[in-house]
Amino acid sequence: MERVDVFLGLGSNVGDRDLNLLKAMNLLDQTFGMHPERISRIVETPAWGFEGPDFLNLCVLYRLPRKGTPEEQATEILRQVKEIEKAMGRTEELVFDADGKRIYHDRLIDIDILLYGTHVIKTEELTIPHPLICHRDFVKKPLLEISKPAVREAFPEIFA
Ligand code: PH2
Ligand code: MG
Ligand code: MG
Repeated sequence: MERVDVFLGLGSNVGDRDLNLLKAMNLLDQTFGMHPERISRIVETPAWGFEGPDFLNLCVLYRLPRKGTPEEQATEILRQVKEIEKAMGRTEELVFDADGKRIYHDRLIDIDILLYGTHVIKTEELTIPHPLICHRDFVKKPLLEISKPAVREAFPEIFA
């Protein structure tokens, strides 16, 4: 069976952060019907881009059976991770500052699709590789830890 390496980034900065990450990983396992092939260590870092409690972040790698085109499957995965965020009680999606600019906010759980194999995907809802990976050590470090040569070679700018 053809498979694809899907790298996800998980983060939490409110409530029982360890438990939130654990719950999300359980729900991902249930959703995908498998355990991750790799799990990074957890990193703790200050909230990046806004004022808030520190985050716990980690990355996981699921080796999923290929289904449809990369765009179709990545869109389906996005729908699935949003469903998990919602099931865990994440509600607030849009927060604006005094000038009406959208800003980041606390998150019980955040699940981002970082990489879908070595594919570059751009749709209205999705940009893969996740555009801000290389600026954020809280993603870059755990991602590097579980990465594979193929993705490091395909995206040298991310792993530099
Ligand atoms: N996620 C954000 C904004 N800022 N900072 C840290 N440390 N970790 C995150 O996961 C994070 C963030 C938006 O998703
Ligand atoms: Mg995020
Ligand atoms: Mg997100």
